[in-house]
Amino acid sequence: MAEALISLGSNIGDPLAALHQAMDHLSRDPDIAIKAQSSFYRTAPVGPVAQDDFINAALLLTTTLAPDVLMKRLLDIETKMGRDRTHAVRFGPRVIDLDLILYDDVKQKSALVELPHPRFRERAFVLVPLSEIAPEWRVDNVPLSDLAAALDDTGVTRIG
Ligand code: PH2
Ligand code: MG
Ligand code: MG
Repeated sequence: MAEALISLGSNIGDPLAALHQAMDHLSRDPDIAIKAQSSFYRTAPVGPVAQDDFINAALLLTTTLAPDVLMKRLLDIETKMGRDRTHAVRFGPRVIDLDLILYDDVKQKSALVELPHPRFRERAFVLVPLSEIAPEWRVDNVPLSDLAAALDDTGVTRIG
């Protein structure tokens, strides 16, 4: 059984409902168990695109699925929830975004997923929720709580 940390985000429609819906999909998957769920956070958009605030959260999972298979399940949930990547703007608004951030201590770069996620260390909207549920998880021997503490978290507000 492997452990994985995933990040959830949404900023179109009803983001809070979208995050709940994504968690429902995950909890119904027999190959995945949700072990911990973070609070929800309202976060200012990060990146080159001007867009609405996001709601972000994180989950700690256990799974029997290999990283690529897990990533495929996440993408399938995004598609079921109406995400259309054909005309999407990179880093732009999305109904649901499910990112695999960490999977045990796996380092890989496959066509489907790079682990650890290549940008997670710079992103307070990822690290603040992650370190809430897995503060002692270490990446290159540094705990997530230390990585989170090193970031400017203005723009990341816990909403419950
Ligand atoms: N996702 C992005 C780009 N920018 N900003 C916030 N606050 N939250 C996100 O989830 C987010 C973002 C691309 O995945
Ligand atoms: Mg994504
Ligand atoms: Mg993302």
